[in-house]
Amino acid sequence: MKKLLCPSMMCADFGSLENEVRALEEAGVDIFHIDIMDGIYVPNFAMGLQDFELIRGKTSKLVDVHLMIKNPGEYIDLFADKGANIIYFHPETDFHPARLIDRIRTKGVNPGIALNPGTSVATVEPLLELVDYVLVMTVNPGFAGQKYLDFVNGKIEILCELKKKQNLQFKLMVDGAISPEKILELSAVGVDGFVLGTSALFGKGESYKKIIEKLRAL
Ligand code: S6P
Ligand code: MG
Repeated sequence: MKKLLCPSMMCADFGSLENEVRALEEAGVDIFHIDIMDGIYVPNFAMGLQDFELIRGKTSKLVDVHLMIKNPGEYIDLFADKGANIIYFHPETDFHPARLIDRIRTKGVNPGIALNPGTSVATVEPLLELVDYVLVMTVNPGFAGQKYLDFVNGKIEILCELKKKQNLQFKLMVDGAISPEKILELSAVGVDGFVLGTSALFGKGESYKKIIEKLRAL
């Protein structure tokens, strides 16, 4: 199956965001990944609403929003009305994650949950049949350029097995220090999509087109 390649736009050149979007689109990426942070749920800030709007306005590809914020439910309408295709939230940030998933779907957006390295599959198992995407964080959320956390591999394997056994329909995505080697390893296990930041795509001194071509061929 075709892997989903998703540039993490917080790693792009902000001085030239429009050109970055065009070059990535021409390179054939699948989903633009927009990290939204509030400085509370994670100790950092990333992209904002205006960055999201700019990117959304410049591409016809899918755009996802990865909410790393408190009270994500307060912002679903905002991002949905501005054209997000996929909204990820961290289930522990909402008292009623199943209800929030339903609200996201009702807005015509594909719901996704993002799992921190320390979040077990058991905690979220009932949600797996309700979502379209599961984003497994392979670093602690908040920053690009961190080290891949090997202990998350066990969770990825459990999710792949559950998906097969129960014929679950969600796409399994990984986010954090995803290098070409990890793409090779994890697609063999059954991971569907990869968020690409500094480890595989940005700041490599090679064109996005070349890099994406190579990643597709893995
Ligand atoms: C981290 C964020 C991610 C990063 C991405 C960066 O909180 O959710 O999407 O931007 O992981 O990739 P890399 O290869 O620099 O770790
Ligand atoms: Mg992210």
